[in-house]
Amino acid sequence: MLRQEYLSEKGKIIENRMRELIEAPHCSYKGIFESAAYSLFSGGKRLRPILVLAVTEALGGNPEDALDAACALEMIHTSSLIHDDMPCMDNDDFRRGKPTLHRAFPEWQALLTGDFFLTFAFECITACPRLTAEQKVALVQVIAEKSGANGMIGGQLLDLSGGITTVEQLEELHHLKTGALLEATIEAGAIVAKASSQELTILRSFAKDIGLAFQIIDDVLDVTASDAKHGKSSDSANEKLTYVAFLGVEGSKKCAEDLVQRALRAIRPLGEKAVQLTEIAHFIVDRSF
Ligand code: GRG
Repeated sequence: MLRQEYLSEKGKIIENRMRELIEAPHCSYKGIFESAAYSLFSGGKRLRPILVLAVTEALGGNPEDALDAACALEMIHTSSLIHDDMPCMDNDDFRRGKPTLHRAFPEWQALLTGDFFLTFAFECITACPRLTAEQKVALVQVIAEKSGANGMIGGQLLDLSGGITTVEQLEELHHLKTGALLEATIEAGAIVAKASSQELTILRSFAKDIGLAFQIIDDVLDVTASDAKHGKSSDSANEKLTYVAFLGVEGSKKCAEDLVQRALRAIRPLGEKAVQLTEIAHFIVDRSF
């Protein structure tokens, strides 16, 4: 299947399932539904959940088994974007071309919506009937770890504390803030498909490289894409140090391409079944939004 077709077909499956999950009769968070739907269905690329499904497929697993874990990862990502945009952090007015959640709703509701996604994500995993108890524990463990102080939260702490002066420090920051959750998505697919330890090693190496490449391209798009396409306030407006400041636009693109090429070499042993994973890796550097 062509790349765009695959991305949009999987994106739709994920959106439908997320809607079912937050609208389910047993879900008693009705007071927060409007703000949750505003941020969850506002045009995200769905890269993280699509990666979960693609990894499961690449290992010969059933993507339907991975669907709720995939949705959970998109919810954690959404939670992090909501909190990142808030006045006490990046203080952004726009996300995906729309007012940020705390601009569209009261600030307290935005904070609670972010909290809701962070907790509800874990409920979606533990309640999923298609996963074994062992798989649920492994998923909760890896997602909590990669979102936590040694992952995304740690990266955000580094970012907000300032003091980044070298490209090595920036790489560490990007690895934690952005790469760690992408690593969790790859590991989630591997857990669902019951990957061997050899497959896990291959996929971890792939995840690390595409995670950094993804953030480097995000830095590039921050200066090259139109506001309409990128849909958010730029990091340069927030005076954040980015890859472009160290390597320039072309140097940053080259660095991201090299990382993706290395990622693709790593997954070669997975063979034909990894075709969509390969396409997603290309998308990470080719994308314009
Ligand atoms: C909620 C566990 C938790 C932590 C909060 C606020 C925070 C700690 C971390 C911020 C993390 C963050 C916003 C990293 C940026 C990652 C990034 C490049 C986001 C953009 O991803 P895309 O392009 O977004 O996939 P779309 O809009 O397509 O979903």
